Amino acid sequence: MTGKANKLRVTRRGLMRATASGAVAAAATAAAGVANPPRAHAAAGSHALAPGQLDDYYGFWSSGQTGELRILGIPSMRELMRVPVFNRCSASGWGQTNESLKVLTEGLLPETKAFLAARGRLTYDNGDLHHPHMSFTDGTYDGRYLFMNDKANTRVARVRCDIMKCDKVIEIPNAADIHGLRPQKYPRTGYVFANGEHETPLVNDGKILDSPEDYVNIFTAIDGDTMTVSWQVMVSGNLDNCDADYQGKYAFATSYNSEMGMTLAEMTESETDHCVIFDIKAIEAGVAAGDGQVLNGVRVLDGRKGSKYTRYVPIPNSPHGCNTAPDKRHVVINGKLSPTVSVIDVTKVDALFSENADPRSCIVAEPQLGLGPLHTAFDGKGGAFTTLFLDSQVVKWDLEKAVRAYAGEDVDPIISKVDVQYQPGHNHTTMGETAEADGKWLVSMNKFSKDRFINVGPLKPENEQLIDISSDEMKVVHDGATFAEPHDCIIVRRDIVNPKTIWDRDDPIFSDAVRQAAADGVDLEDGAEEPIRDGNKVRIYMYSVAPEFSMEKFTVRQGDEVTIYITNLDDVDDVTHGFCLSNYGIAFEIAPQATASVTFTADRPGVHWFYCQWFCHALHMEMRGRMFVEPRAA
Ligand code: RUQ
Ligand code: CUA
Repeated sequence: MTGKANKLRVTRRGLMRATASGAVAAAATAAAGVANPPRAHAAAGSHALAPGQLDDYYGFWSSGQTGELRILGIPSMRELMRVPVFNRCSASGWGQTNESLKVLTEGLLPETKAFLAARGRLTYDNGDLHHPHMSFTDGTYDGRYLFMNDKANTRVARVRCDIMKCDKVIEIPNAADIHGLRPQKYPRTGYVFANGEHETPLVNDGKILDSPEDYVNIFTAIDGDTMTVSWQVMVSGNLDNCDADYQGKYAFATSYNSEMGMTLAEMTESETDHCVIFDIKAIEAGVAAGDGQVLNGVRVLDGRKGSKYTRYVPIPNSPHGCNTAPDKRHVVINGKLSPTVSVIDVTKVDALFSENADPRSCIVAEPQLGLGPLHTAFDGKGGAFTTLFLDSQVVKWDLEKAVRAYAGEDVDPIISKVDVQYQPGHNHTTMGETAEADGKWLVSMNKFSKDRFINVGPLKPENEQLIDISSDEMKVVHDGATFAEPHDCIIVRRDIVNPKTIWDRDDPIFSDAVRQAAADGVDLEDGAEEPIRDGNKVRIYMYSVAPEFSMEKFTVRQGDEVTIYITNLDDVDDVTHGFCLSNYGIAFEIAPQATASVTFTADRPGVHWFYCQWFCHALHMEMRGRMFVEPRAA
C-alpha cells in the first residue's frame, strides 16, 4: 500500500499519467482474469465458440419497448453491449449527462419541448425501438451509421458506429408514430425512409378530432448525413414496413387499413390493402418545383390515391413485412392475414408510372406459404425464409420457382419448414438485406418463449433462435432468452464494423465541454484545482486516472447550479470510470479519453460522497471524494 500512499500525496497529473499505462493495464487485466484471448473464429458450421473466441458477425438488435439498441455476437448469440437511445440508462448516464441531453433534446419540436417542460422534463424517457438498419453504400453496409425508429414518440435516431453511441435524435413533424424504417440502398444512404404508422389530422391541433375521413398518414424521407427531414408524402392507409430498391428509384411501404377504419372490425373489413410505391425522382422534382405545402418547415406532397408520386398495388389483406431480395430485382410483401406473400418485380414498376399500367402487373409471384407470414429474409442463393407467426414456423422457399409457378408452371416453391418456439415476427439472415447476403445463419425472433426456459414468473422472456441454413434442411441450433423485445435485427460481417477502442479527444460529442472549459481558461486534461464560480453557477473540472479523481473534495453552496466535468485520462483499452454522486441521483460513465458532464442544483446541504461506479482498478473502492454543500444562511 506504499504505492497508494505515495500517489495520494503526489497528485500531479504527470506522475499519474506515467504510472497509468503500466500499472492500470496490469491491474485491469488481472481483474478481468484474461490474458490475450485467442483471436480465432468459430469452427466452420459451428455456432459454439470456445471461451476467448470471437464472433464472425455483429448483430444489431432492437429492443422494442425497452428503447435501446443491443449488440450481439453471431453465431454465439452472446449479448455484447447495450446502447441506450430512447431510454434512460442508469449505468451510462444516458438521459442525464449534458452530452446525452443535448442529443435527446436538440431535435425535438418546439411544441414538444414546451409540453415536456410543463411537466418538468427535458425529454421523453421511453421509446419503442423496432427497426435498426445500417447505412448503405452501393447496395451493401458501409459501417458508418445505424438508424432506428421510435414508434412511441415519433422519432428517428442515429448511432455512430465508430463509437457506438447515439449522436442524433430527431422528432418527425406532421407524422404520427414512426414504424417501418429503411435506409436507401443505392447509390448510398442518402435517404432514410420512415413510415408514420398511425393516421391523424395533418395539422393535429385539436380542430379535427373524431372525423377519420380527414386523417392522413405520412411517409418521410430523412437525410441520413444531416439528420434533417428532406420531404414528406401524404398517403392513404396506415404505413407499416418499408424498404428501398437497388436502383435508387423507388421505395416501397406496406399499408394496412386501406379502409381507414378506427375499430378492429372496420380495419379488417376489406379483402385487399396495398403496397405503396414511391417514385423518388418524381417526388424530388415535385419538391424542387414547390408542389404541395410547407408544414413545420417540411415540404409535404399529396401522394394519396391518384397522385403522380405514388402507386397503390393491391395486396391481399393487411400486408406487414417488406423485404427487398439481394437479387436486386424482387421485393417480397408479406401477407400477415393472408397466407401468401406477394412478390414485386422492380423492373415492372416503371410501367406503373409511365404507362399507368395495372398496378398488379408488377406482381410476379404470390406463393401460399402458411399462416401468418410476417417477414422474409434471403440467403443470396435464391432462397427466401419467411416467418409464419400463426404456424410457429419458418418456411424456406425458392423465389425463382415461385415466379414460375405464378406464370402457370407446375412447380412447388416450398423447400422446407422448421418449427420455431414460438410465434416468430422478424427474421434475419447474415448480410441478408444487402447485395452481399451470404446465407450462413438465420435468426428467428419469436414473440413467445412459453416453456423454453425455467419459469421466471408471469412475465416471460422472448426467444430468439439461431438457425443453421447451410443446407435445405434448416436446423435450430440455439435458443436465446431476451428481455423485451427482440423486435428486429440486422447481421453484419465483422470486417465492416470498426469501432474505436478509446475516444478521440476532439470528438464532437463533448465539444460543448471543451468550449466551456476554454471560456473558463481551463484545459480539460489538466482540470481545475478549485471550483470556478460564476454567480450561483459553479463548474468543477476534474480528471480521472485510476484509481483517483483529481479532486478529493470540493465545496459549493446550497442552491448553486453545479456542473461537474470529468475527463478520463486513462488511455488504456477498457479502463472506464464512473462518477456517482450519492443521494443526488447522479451517475454516468466516462470511457477512456472521454469527457462527460452533468448539471444539477446542490439543494441538499451536507457531506456527499462521490465515487467511481465502474470497476476500474484494485483500488476502485478507494476511488472517491466528497462534495461539501454549505447550508444557505438562515
Ligand atoms: S414490425 S413483427 Cu414493428 Cu417490425 Cu413486424
Ligand atoms: Cu475508477 Cu472504478
